Amino acid sequence: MTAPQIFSLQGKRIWVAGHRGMVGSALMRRLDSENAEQLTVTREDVDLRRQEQVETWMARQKPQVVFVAAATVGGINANNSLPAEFLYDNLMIEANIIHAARATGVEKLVLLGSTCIYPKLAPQPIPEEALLTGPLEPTNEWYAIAKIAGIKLAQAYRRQYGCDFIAAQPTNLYGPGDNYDLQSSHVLPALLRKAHEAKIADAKSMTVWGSGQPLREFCHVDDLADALVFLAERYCGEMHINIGTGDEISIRELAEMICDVVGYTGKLDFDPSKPDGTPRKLTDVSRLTAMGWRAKTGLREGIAQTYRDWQVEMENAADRRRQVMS
Ligand code: GFB
Repeated sequence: MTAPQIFSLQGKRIWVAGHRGMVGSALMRRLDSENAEQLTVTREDVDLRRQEQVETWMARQKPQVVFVAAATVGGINANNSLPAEFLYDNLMIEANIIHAARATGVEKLVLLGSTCIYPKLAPQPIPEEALLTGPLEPTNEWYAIAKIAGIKLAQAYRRQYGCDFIAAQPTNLYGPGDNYDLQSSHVLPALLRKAHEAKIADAKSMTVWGSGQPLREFCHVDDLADALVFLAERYCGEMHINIGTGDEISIRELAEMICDVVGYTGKLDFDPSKPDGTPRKLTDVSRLTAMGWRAKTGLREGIAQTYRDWQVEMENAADRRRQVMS
């Protein structure tokens, strides 16, 4: 049974903060099918880390709905090596938007968290109640602390001021518009790129960081965007809500699946000098499924689609370079 609709996006002025990112652009695509007005602002026009700029822009634009998809994000290496940026940027972005949202009378705000907010050794699958029950995974504690603060801020504004602000906890995401930089990306785009380049170079092997043993859950970003719209319209409450598929896979199996999709038949070399991070991170999605939402995209199918999208993106970028040079 699907949870009843308690809020409508129809005809609303909706601001997707971070509309150029992987999550933000998926949300923009998803919102195209709603009869709503989409607001955006670029980083060049408003720096979301600056309170005055955010307050001035929001007071002028008066969004009725806000999705906070703006964040400084990255994979295990970026999280581990840029602790100040991950903590400062994310704290500022969340605090500025949430505070201005109350001041400007936003009717619904959806904040995005991340499953790294949960303790490193949380029970699996991880229920929402596991938040703040144990120590965090050290490679991403900075990002996690900022995201926990954001969730608590949304809860506090609901409790003290009656604002309808909710928080969603997506699991590891992938899809069109991902970051393919090998130093700062997440595992899935990194392995897609490595497998693609190894295939083209006819290399004997490709490198996979860590032991290959950690387990991860991967959700396609278009499924996430659909879940966010679903929650905006059908959920109102203090508890943050997990979004995932409920399925997990080891990094080794993921690498094998990616090689198969790409058509790379070489060997996998595991690099133990790179961190494994959290051993296991599977979300308990029973709250969301009880409301009537389920992910639609299978992992293999999603990887194949993402690989095609990335190849088109690379072709377009090459065309642009050729045009600039001619
Ligand atoms: O996706 P990922 O960078 O982040 O790494 P987390 C997941 C696992 O894949 C780790 C391994 O065990 C990595 O060691 N891995 C193997 C690789 N090869 C590679 C590679 O070439 N690149 C990368 N990046 N990993 C992030 C957090 O944790 O998850 C963030 O740091 C956020 O804060 C995000 O929560 C969703 O899953 O470990």
